[in-house]
Amino acid sequence: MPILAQEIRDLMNARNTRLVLAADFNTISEISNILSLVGNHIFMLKTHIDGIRDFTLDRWMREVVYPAQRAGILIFEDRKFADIGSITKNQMLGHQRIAEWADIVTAHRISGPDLIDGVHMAWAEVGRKGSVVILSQMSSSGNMLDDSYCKKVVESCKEISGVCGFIGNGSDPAGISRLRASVGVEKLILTPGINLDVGKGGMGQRYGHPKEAIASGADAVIVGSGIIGKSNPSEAAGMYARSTMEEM
Ligand code: 6AU
Repeated sequence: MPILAQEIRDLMNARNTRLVLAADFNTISEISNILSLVGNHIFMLKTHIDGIRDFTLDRWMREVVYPAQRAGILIFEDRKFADIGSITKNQMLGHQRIAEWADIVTAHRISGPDLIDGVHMAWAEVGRKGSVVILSQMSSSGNMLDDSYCKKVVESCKEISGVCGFIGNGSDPAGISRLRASVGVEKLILTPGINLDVGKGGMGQRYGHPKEAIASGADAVIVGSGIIGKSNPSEAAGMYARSTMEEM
């Protein structure tokens, strides 16, 4: 049985936050440190394992995975899988051993739905379970995930039990509302491209406000630089977490 959207919603309610931290650092100790600083304000820690320069599985498990698990925080590897099913399975079980520690992973729908089976076969092989979040929109300017692609992605994936939700574009509240209308109520919408300072970010990133994203239909927001780039990340994470729980 995969992790269900409802279990993730229950976790958000229990922790009183709809904030996912994008821990976009390139060393294990930086990720371990940010987790200890902001853990109370998040329900999920998002990683890019292929950006870590000093990766060893042993240190990763000891310094990041076990502490997150002890704190009741899910680990979300934003690997954006996009290959055929069998290769995706291999990538889950490769040297980074994603299947052994990630609870949620991202995947593109462009190559077909079989990579979702590949991801779940890898979890089954290591005796674990998880779920997949599919990219249906992106926050980066110039991306090619237009409305018609988004619709096809959602229609083809929203009934799949191994998919718990979709990535939406946090910088476009109207787009999030449209996405919610096609997703329905069951599956999650997670939105990156979120900052209290709305507008343009660096290198094509675009930002919307966390409160507006939630009001438009997002279940949770994904925030990186708005927290990790601040001199007091714990205080910043608290501000984002509260804004996701306030009424509009
Ligand atoms: O808050 P930022 O801009 O510092 O970081 C945004 C984080 C990064 C991106 O890899 C991720 O959000 N992201 C994603 C996903 C799937 O999370 C999709 C997307 O369209 N845009 C985006 O920025 O870790």
